[in-house]
This record gives sequence, structure tokens and C-alpha cells, in this order.
Amino acid sequence: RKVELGPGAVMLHGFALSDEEALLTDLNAVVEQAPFRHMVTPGGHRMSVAMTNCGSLGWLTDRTGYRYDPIDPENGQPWPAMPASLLKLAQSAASEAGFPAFTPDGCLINRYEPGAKLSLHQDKDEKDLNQPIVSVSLGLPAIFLFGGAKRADKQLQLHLNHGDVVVWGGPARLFYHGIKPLATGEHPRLGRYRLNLTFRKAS
Ligand code: MD3
Ligand code: FE
Repeated sequence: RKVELGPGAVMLHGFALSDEEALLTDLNAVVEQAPFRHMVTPGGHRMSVAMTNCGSLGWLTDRTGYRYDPIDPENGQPWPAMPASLLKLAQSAASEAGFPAFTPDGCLINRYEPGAKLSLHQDKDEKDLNQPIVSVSLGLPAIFLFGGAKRADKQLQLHLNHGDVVVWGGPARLFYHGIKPLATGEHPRLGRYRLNLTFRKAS
């Protein structure tokens, strides 16, 4: 089921479910090479969301700022390659939403445990903001806050469930958004976690 959430934002309910097993297997291999870690913001706050990356460019934050970097600072090695199952999922979702030429070069993987949240922000560290971002939700459900072009714009609340994929393009690409503190729960495949994958064309 395809639902337009806003200008340029397309929800594909359950789109990631058909290839769930390959996805989870390939994600486990990525996380073995590049474990989840809690990054620090430029202001010195430890993020409650744990993160890692795959693909040729990974998103980072540290005391010096936000950036995309080809190297994992924890081990000095390149981020793990983007598994074919992940790339295929991102490209087929983007196509479905009207972006047949999407070629992501990075995938940020966020891990939430109960209480973890993501404050209202915009994604604007990517070079070409006309390229969409594809997000994939797995595990425990979350309440997503979807605002507008200005921080003060009223926010809609939207549930993101296991297997949901959203393509963020057009005007919605620059809208403020965040995740409310995760409620406690137990997911049959992911236990007490929620994972969110965001596929990006960073360069
Ligand atoms: C709307 N992640 O990684 S996914 C992020 O669930 C991020 O972990 C959230 O925001 C998460 O930057 C939300 C939905 C999402 C992702 C990227 C967007 C919505 C977006 C970029 C632009 C507009
Ligand atoms: Fe974001």
C-alpha cells in the first residue's frame, strides 16, 4: 500500500517485509564489522540512538561537527560495503516513489532502545538535496514527528512499524523531523530494539 504523507513523501507500508530474512542476515554481517556506537554531538552530548554505517560514505558526528566520511573512526577502516539486498531494497522503493535514478552511496543505521529518541532536525549534510532519502523501519514501532520547512511548524505524528519504507523527496526532503522516546516492547525478530536504515546519496 502506497500513501502520500506530504509533499514528496511516500509511505510504502510493509515494503521491506518480502526480503526480511536476507535483510536481517546482511545487517548482522555489517554490524559485526562496524559495531553500533553512541556518537557525540558538536555540543558534547552523547546521542541516545546508537549508530553505524555501510556503503562508501558514513555519516558521523563528533566534537568537530557533522560530516560524511569514508572511514570508520573506531577502527580506521572503510565502512562495510553496502550489501546487495539493502541496495536493491532502497532502489526499488525509490523507483516506486518516482525516483528511478537513485544511487545511494551511504546507509546510516540507527538503533533505538526503549527511551532513545531523535530530536527535531533537518537532514542537509548531503551535497545534492534534490536526491531523496529512503528510510526503512525494523523492529519495535516508533512515533515519528513530521514537521514542516520551519522548526516552529506544527508536527504530525505518524507510526512507523516493522517493514515500513518511506521515500523522502521533493519539498519534504528538507522538512524538520524526529522520533519520540521509544516505548518498551518486545519484537519477535529484533527483541527490545528498533532499527532505522536511511539510504542517502551523500556526494
Ligand atoms: C524526512 N532518522 O537518520 S526515519 C535520520 O527513525 C533520521 O531513525 C529517523 O531522521 C529514524 O536522519 C527518522 C525517517 C526520515 C529519515 C530522513 C528524512 C525522515 C526524513 C530526511 C528528510 C525528511
Ligand atoms: Fe533525519
